[in-house]
Amino acid sequence: MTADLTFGPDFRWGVSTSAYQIEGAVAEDGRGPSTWDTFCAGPGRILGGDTGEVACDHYHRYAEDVALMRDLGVGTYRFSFSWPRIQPSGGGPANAAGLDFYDRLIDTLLGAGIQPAPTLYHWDTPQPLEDAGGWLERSITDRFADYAEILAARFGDRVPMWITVNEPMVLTLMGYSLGAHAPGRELMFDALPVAHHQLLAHGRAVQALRAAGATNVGIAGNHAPTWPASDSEEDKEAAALYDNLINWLFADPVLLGAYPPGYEAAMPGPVSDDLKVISEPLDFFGINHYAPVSVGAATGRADTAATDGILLPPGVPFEPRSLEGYPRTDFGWPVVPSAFGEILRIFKDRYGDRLPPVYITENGCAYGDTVDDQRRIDYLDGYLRSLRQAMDDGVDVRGYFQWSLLDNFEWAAGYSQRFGLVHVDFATQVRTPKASYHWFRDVIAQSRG
Ligand code: GBH
Repeated sequence: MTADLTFGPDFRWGVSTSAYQIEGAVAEDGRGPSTWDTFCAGPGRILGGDTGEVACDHYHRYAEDVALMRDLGVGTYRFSFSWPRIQPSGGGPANAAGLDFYDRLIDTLLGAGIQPAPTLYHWDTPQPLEDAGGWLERSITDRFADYAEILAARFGDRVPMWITVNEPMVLTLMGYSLGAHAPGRELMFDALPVAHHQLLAHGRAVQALRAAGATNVGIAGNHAPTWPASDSEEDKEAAALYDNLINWLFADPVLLGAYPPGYEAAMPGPVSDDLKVISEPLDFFGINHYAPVSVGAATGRADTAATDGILLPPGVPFEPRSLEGYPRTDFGWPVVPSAFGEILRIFKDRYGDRLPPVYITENGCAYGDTVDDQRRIDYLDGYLRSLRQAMDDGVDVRGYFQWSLLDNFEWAAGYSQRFGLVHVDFATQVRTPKASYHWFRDVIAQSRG
C-alpha cells in the first residue's frame, strides 16, 4: 500500500446497510407491513421472486454482524431504522418492541466502540401511509416529523450522527415515476411532488431532531457526473436536463434553498416557505456515489442499464446511453474511479461555502465472486485514490462508508447482486469475510498516516 491511501487520524471509516435489505423478521415483534413487502409480493416485480422476508436475518444476528464490524476496524456504522417497525400503522404511538431492537443494536455498537449513524428513512414506507397516498401527499411530512421526534427522544443520548432520508431521487424516479421499485407507480413527471415532499420531510426531520437536542444532522443523496454522449449541442443540452433532474433537483433546494430553473412551477406550491425548511443548515452533506451516467438526446437507442432496465417513454428529451470503454461490475455499472473525484469537485465548485463537510455515505460494487473478490479490491482501491485526490484538491470530506458490510437484498435485483465485504450464504446465513474485507481492514489500519 502506498501513501496515497492515508486519510489521517480523524477520518471516519464506516460501512453502510439499510433495514429492509438486511433485517428480515418482517412480521416479528409488531412490525407492520411496508411498501417493499407489498411490492415483493406482486408478480414479476423482483428478480427470482425474491423478498426481504428473511434477508440476512440481521434482526436476530445483529451481534454477530457488529462483531464483524469491530474486527474490520470501522468507527461508524450507517444503518436505517425501519419505519414500519417503529410505527406499524405509520403514525401514533411507537411500537415498544421495535424501539427495543434498535436499543439493543445501538448499545452493542457502542460497546464495540462503533458510532451509530442511522438513516431515518431508506425507502420502506409503512403500507398504511402508502394507502393514504404515500409521498404524493403533503401530510406524510407531518407523519415523518412525528417519527423523527420519536427517534430523537429515544436515541438522541447515544446517536452522534443522523441521516434523514436516503436518495430521494431514487424513490422518486424508481418508485413513483418508472415503477421499478416500491410502490411501483408509473407516474412519469407527475411524480415530481414525491421529490418535494421527501425534501420537505427531510427539513421537518432536521427541525425535529435539533429541537430534541440532536447534533450532527445531514442527508444522503446519490450523485454522479452526467456526461454528454457526444460533443453535439443536442447531447450537451440533453445531458444538462438530465443532470438537473438526477442531481440538482435534489441538492439545490437543500444547499441553496431553490429549485433548478423550471422546477418550482411543477411542484405542489406555493413552495417558497417550504424551501426555507428544506434548506435548514446541515452539519454535513452525505453523498452516495457509484458510477457516472452518459446521456444523449432522445433517439430510441437508449441503454436501459442506467434506469434499471426501464425504457423511458417516448417524448422524454433525453436518454441514458451505455458508457463504453470501461470495465463493468456484475451489475453492469461502469467502473470509472475518476468520476468519484469529479462529482466531489463539482459539488465544491457549485456550492462553495454553502457546502458543509461531506461524508461519503455509500460507495461500492456488485461482484458475484464468493470470497476471492480481487475485482472489488481493485474497484475500492481506485475509488479511494480518486477520493483522496479530491480531498487534496480541497473538498472537505470527513468520512467514507462502504456499501455494504454484507451481501444483501438488492431491491429489484433480489439476491442476484452481491455488494458485501462479507459473503452471505442465504441458505444457511453463514457469513464469510471476503478478500476485500481483509484488504479494507488493512486500509483502515494504515490510513492514519
Ligand atoms: C443505492 O442506490 C441504495 O441506497 C442502496 O440501497 C443500494 O443497495 C445500493 O445503492 C446499490 O444499488 O447503470 O451505471 O448508470 C444506488 C442507486 C441508481 C446507483 C442507478 C447507480 C445507475 C448506474 N443507483 N445507478 S449506471
